[in-house]
Amino acid sequence: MNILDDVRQSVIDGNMEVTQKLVQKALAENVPAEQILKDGLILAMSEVGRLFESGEFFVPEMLISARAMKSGLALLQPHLAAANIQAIGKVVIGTMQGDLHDIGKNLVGMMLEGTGFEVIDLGVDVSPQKFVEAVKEHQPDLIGCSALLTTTMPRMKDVVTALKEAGLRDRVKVMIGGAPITEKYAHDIGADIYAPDAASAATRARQSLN
Ligand code: B1M
Repeated sequence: MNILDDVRQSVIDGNMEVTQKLVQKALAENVPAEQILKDGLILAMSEVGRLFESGEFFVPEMLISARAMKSGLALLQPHLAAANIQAIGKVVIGTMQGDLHDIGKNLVGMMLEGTGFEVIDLGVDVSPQKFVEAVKEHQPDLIGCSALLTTTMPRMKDVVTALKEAGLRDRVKVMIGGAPITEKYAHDIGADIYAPDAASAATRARQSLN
């Protein structure tokens, strides 16, 4: 077992303290933060999802695993976000109204920061109107919408519509993502960018500025 196997197991066990200790240990052993994230924390949550789907985990187990993962993420954040980079652009991100999943959205935020964006995070359960208000207030280059539930995906279309109605659609690009989202869905609702994961979200957001 290497340290990343232990990190994964601690997240699956939902043991926040052990996750934090192991993430710190991995950093001290010079394991790159990106690798701890990808091969430790993210893989663990995929396994948690599989256990949930197969009926071995229920919501409470998922929740404590998610907490453990977030505690590990918090330790990685300073290592992932490149220091002293002047902002190349501004992004407002949030999880769709009715949706409380924020781990993926937080990762996307970190990767965007890491690639040089200033990130304004509206949190979870964000209404289309709140996105519109944030665009008026912060004048971002992009907004990033995350949805993990098939029931909250349609709110992304509502965001695009609300931006059009407010006369702001041409001022901001819309990027969407989340487990149930596809390139086709992004195209169908008139979003500008689809990203399947946090790393490509950062790359595609950056490319969209050119
Ligand atoms: Co929920 N949940 N959950 N859950 N949960 C899923 C999403 C589910 C697929 C599980 C399952 O049934 N297999 C299922 C959705 C089914 C569906 O809609 N078809 C589900 C359900 C049903 C529910 C509840 C309804 C359960 C219930 O109460 N009966 C409930 C809903 C609550 C609500 O939101 N209103 C619920 C609750 C929860 C917890 C609170 C317990 C917890 C969330 C904790 C938190 O986020 N703070 C939770 C968790 C942890 C999960 C799973 C297991 C893991 C999600 C996760 O964090 N993945 C998930 C199963 C799964 O995904 N396999 C599940 C790790 C994360 C790194 O990946 O979020 O996909 P992900 O993000 C990726 C990409 O999608 C992408 O990049 C990220 C990083 O690479 N991405 C973007 C995400 N946003 C992006 C935005 C972008 C670009 C890329 O641009 C802006």
